[in-house]
Amino acid sequence: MKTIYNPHHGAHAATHEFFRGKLVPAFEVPARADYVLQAVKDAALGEVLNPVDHGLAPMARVHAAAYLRFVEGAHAEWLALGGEGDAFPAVWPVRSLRSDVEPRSFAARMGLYSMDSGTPLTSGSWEAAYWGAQASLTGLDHVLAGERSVYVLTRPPGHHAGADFFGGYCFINNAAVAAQAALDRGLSKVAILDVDYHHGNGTQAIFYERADVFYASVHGDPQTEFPFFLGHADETGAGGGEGFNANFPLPAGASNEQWFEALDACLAQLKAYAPELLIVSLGVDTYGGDPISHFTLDRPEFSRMGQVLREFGAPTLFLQEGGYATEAIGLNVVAVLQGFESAK
Ligand code: SP5
Ligand code: ZN
Repeated sequence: MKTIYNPHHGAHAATHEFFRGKLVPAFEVPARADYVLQAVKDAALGEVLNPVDHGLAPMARVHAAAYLRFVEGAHAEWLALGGEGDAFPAVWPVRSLRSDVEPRSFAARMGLYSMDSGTPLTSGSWEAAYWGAQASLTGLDHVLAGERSVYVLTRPPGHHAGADFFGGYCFINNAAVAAQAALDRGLSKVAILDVDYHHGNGTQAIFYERADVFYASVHGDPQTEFPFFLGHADETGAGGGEGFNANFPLPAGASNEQWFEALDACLAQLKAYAPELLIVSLGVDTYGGDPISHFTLDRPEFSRMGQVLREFGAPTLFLQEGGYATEAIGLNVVAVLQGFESAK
């Protein structure tokens, strides 16, 4: 399997994130991708290729132009105001406040364009996220050219980012950018399967009222798990998208058997949809050793996951999302990809 590697990922290097009112060491760190790249090479998974620049236009198909402009310039604005280090939001336009007026204040725009204070906006966030989208588009190119599957190794992740907000360590929604690009290249039905521990609120929201992208997810129950405010089982799509969204929340601590049953239920719905392309939001924070998540998958389960995804039978684009047991995520990701390749 070919890997498209985002060589700019290290530009986004937060040292700390906000948690319970304190700065704690960041979980989403460059070493994550370094370990995965090493594991991909050690396993001789296949060629490792650089992204091709497809420009801003395919990103603007799913993200608001004003949001993209904001993220690109935000850290420079922060420094110009005397901010030091990474930028964090502190105020948000919640219910009864207006979000249809873009304030001049930088602090206000940080809140307007974000969902949490746990996502440091660094001097290199834009560079890393831009090239992550380009890597995803390059991966799509290879799948559309006939590759059975391609893996995109990038960070920061993408699935929490909405059309006009960042959060959950995400700035640009790579899965959404790739899905929309696939439609723009002539496909008519794309499935996104999200196996990250966390619900992909951004991806779901972007396609919630559409039937041309089916979003399905297995994740920690938002009653107790991030992103808290989306990802319930009763979210099945709206308007023209009714019936094209499926959530399988599981309680923190759910067993591996419960996890695979939920995966099967996801895949049954996606099978009935008969997509021309499967995009997998591949978070491996479902690992038992993950420091911020509460499922118990291990190497054999990651391998089985890959086999099950192969049996689904569609051209498959894997995009890296979460996974924070830094030294283990390379082996966990490779277990999925090798499980996929070894299955018939
Ligand atoms: C893409 C992705 O996996 N994003 C996850 C974002 C989770 N953000 C909330 C992090 C909460 C950190 N909890 C620290 C627990 C320390 N014991
Ligand atoms: Zn996650």
